[in-house]
Amino acid sequence: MESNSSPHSKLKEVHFSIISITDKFWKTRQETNRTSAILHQWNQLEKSQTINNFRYLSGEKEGFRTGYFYTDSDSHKWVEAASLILHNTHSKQLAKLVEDYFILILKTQEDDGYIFTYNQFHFPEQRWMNFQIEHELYTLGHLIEATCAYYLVTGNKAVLEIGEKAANLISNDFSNFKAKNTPGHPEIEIALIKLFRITKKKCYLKLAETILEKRGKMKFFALQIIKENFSQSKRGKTVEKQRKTVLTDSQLDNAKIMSDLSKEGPLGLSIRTYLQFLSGKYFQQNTPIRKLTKPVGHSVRWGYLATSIAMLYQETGDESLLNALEESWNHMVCKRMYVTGGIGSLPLLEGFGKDYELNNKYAYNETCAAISSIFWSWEMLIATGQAHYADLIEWQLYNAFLVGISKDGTSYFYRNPLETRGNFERKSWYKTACCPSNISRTLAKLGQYIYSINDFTLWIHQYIGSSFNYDLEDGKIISVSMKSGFPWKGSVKIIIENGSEKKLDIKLRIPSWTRKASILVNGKEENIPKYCELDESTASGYSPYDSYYLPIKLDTGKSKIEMSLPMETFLKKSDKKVKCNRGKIALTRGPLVYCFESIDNVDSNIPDSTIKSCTGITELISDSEDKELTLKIDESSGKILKAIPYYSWGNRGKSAMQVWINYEE
Ligand code: FUB
Ligand code: ZN
Repeated sequence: MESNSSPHSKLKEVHFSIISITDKFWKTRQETNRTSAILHQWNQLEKSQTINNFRYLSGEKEGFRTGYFYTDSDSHKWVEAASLILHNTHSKQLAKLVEDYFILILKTQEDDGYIFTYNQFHFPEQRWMNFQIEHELYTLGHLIEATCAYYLVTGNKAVLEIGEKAANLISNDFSNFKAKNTPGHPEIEIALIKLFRITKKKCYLKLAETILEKRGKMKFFALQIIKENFSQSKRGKTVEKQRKTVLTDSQLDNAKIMSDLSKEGPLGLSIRTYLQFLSGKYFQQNTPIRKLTKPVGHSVRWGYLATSIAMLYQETGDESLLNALEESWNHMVCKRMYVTGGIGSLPLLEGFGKDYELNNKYAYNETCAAISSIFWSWEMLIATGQAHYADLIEWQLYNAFLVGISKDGTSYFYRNPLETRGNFERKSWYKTACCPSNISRTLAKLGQYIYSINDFTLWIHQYIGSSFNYDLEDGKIISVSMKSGFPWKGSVKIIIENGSEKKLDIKLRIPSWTRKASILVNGKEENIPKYCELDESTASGYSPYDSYYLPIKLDTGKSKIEMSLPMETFLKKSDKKVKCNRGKIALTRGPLVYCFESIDNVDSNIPDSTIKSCTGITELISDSEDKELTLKIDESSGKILKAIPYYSWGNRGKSAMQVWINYEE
């Protein structure tokens, strides 16, 4: 199995496929992903006709295409997730679904590599019409990523060729790539760099670089977007006409697409969204990539774009790219991120608000946005070896990401507010179904985020129970096995057997949230710098900047590392500039953010409850099977309030919920 090692990355990835996750917390979730979520998602893709759209085009079935123009991407992302799941699972059923899907794709893909069912079905003569609004390149990007994943897991070259054909088509059709051809929804850039890393064909890297370099350089963007809007709505009307001539009234009713988008939001949001459309900010097309030093616009688009720029940096070593990325990452963390690690505070725009504009109720925080942020931080970590990136990955995994999927894996949150009045619940599917399969692919490759290697140094980024054997060039092996009590207990035990004659360096990440870490190496206490809080204040109250890597040198042979990373409870305050959080606190413990659900606190006024200055916090391990920890806090009225981890809210039907709670000092 190949690992990525790009010329300018500081660290080398340890490929997820050689890592077995043994951790109770995450293993259970990976099991749910494999046995329930992925199959549920397939059924929903069938039910919503997403798969049939390909069958109609390949001639396997007769029928009329349904769904938004980008639905192909949902099933491509599904097959990527399923392929990743198959790396350590023998599921005949899943393997068959995946094989059949790629056969269907082979039949639907045109000889020159084109595949985008919206155009193929409704406008067979038209291609590449509206780069900013329609999602041809985004959809092709997800297909390419899926073929890369399948190839890495199975070695199947025929499937990889599907992706290569699509990439070659783009190269051929756009030998002279213009700024107006750059996509309104980034994704193809990530896919092309992944394809380059596998095939080593420079043309794919070059194409990704060209697309990125041309972004934000379009003259008269407003005119272009008005033109595209007009064209898209005309095409939409044609589709409706086609539909009416073919479908009966009741079929038409079934095929109606009702948007899942929330209409709620601050005053003037429609105008702000419209202006961002015209200026190009929404699409991050307002300025060239080196000048994108603040996160703006649609947050998933932002995350994918930033990820691809960080990947490009690793290949080219262009420091000006890294500088802009570092600046925008810091800006996001310090001024535009929620305490849960959620990003994108504005509905409708589905994107970033102004600095400190972090309303809890409207909070959009799309699950895909958290995922895109994890992807970005990962590329930054690989590029630089800086601990704060790993710290945010941990924080977002346990909070902003995990909240997106229910315990049983069959219902999802698309947006993730920090406060609701009981009118908000998980859904088994969405008309825009980008999040479920994005969650599944991230869970399937979770092992990737735990370790990396460079020279003769093993970096341990995440404390997720796991084991792996690393083959050294001289045929010797380093084997690593880690047990962890996370996210409930800060105890970690790592056994390392270094089969070579060379001493191994270890870098252990000390998380930002622990104050009294202690570490024994082969029974001997390590010297740990005394904790002193940094001055870096953030809008949300969560700051990753206290995290750092502790270097340790191990002798050859077997070593035992025992870590204690005490998980204290914190009452976090946000920056005063976050208006809606004034006088409130958020409760965190270790890597978890807690929240209060009305279902647990029927006599309290959730989401308007108040607590008195720390009258008492009691930690209780629940009797439930997965032993969740709940925190009981005395409320000002003398009643008891119960808090549960934010990721687990919304699993028991409709309920009001709040993260930030009034606090009387
Ligand atoms: O447009 C495709 C996907 O749908 C985006 O990534 C999501 O945010 C949603 O807008
Ligand atoms: Zn999504």
